[in-house]
Amino acid sequence: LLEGTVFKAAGGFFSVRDENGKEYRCRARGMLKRGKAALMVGDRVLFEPNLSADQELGDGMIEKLLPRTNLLQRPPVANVDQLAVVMALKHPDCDWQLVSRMLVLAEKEKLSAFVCLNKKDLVPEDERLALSGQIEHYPYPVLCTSALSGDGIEDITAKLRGVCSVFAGPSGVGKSTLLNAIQPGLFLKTGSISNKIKRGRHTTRQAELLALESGGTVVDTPGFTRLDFTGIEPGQLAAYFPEFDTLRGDCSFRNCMHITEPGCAVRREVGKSVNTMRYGHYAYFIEELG
Ligand SMILES: Nc1nc2c(ncn2[C@@H]2O[C@H](COP(=O)(O)OP(=O)(O)O)[C@@H](O)[C@H]2O)c(=O)[nH]1
Ligand SMILES: [Mg+2]
Ligand SMILES: [Zn+2]
Repeated sequence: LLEGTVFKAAGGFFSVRDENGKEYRCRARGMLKRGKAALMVGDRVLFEPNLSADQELGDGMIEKLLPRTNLLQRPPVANVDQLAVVMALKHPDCDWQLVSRMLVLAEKEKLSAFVCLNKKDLVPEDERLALSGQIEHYPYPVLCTSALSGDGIEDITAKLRGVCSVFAGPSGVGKSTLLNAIQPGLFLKTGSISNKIKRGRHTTRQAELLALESGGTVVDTPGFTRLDFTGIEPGQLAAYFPEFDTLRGDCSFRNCMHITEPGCAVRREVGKSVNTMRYGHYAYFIEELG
């Protein structure tokens, strides 16, 4: 059996790349298509190369899924180190609550994360300055890029070096365009923004794991605008807001939820070391999970 990584899944086939970079279009055993073991992009697998010329069988049969280090449900991807939350500054507008949702899930899976605000070219300087005020003490790196002008492309390239990242965010924010700017030659399909609804069409239909020449890999994914929390208890949520970490111990109540309790050290810091918008998302999520 050979070992490889699933880099694409479409039409009943799983594209697998072995350690030499050779690509195989594989079928998979039935048990690897359902439930927890359902194969996804990023999975490491063992497969049997197909030596017959029967095209229906593809180039091989995946026999075994190797243990995952982590797993994101949305976008569905396994074994990544880092989440790049990509949003546009405009067209479509940045959805900061969705950003927080993705960051909570990244924390849950112990991924490092950063935020990339693309389409910098569409927003005048003074608007960007106003935004800087709004994201003061934001607990994750925030990059501003323009895939169109090339602004910030070096910064994001540096962030991707040497690790496996997943690009996630709504459709139309420029994930694929950014990747094309990071590595001309990828030729990823990109979409046009619908003029009526100012939202992207889903041009990227399947997640795809790409190898970068600068070192590192990245998964481009289709967009999504909804993200539910499953398997998170309200009492766990604060642990997924890293900016609360050093404060939680100072709350008067040991099991403080940081909502209405007196003597809450987290609430005392809102608007200071805790970003107001982020705390708002925390409170909103607590209600949603309650
Ligand atoms: N003005 C501007 N348009 C961009 C930028 N990046 C992407 N776009 C446009 O946004 C649309 C959606 O891009 P696409 O990469 O398909 O978005 P994705 O769905 O997130 O992969 C396309 O029309 C791109 O040309 C940018 O930095 N500035
Ligand atoms: Mg895309
Ligand atoms: Zn508290």
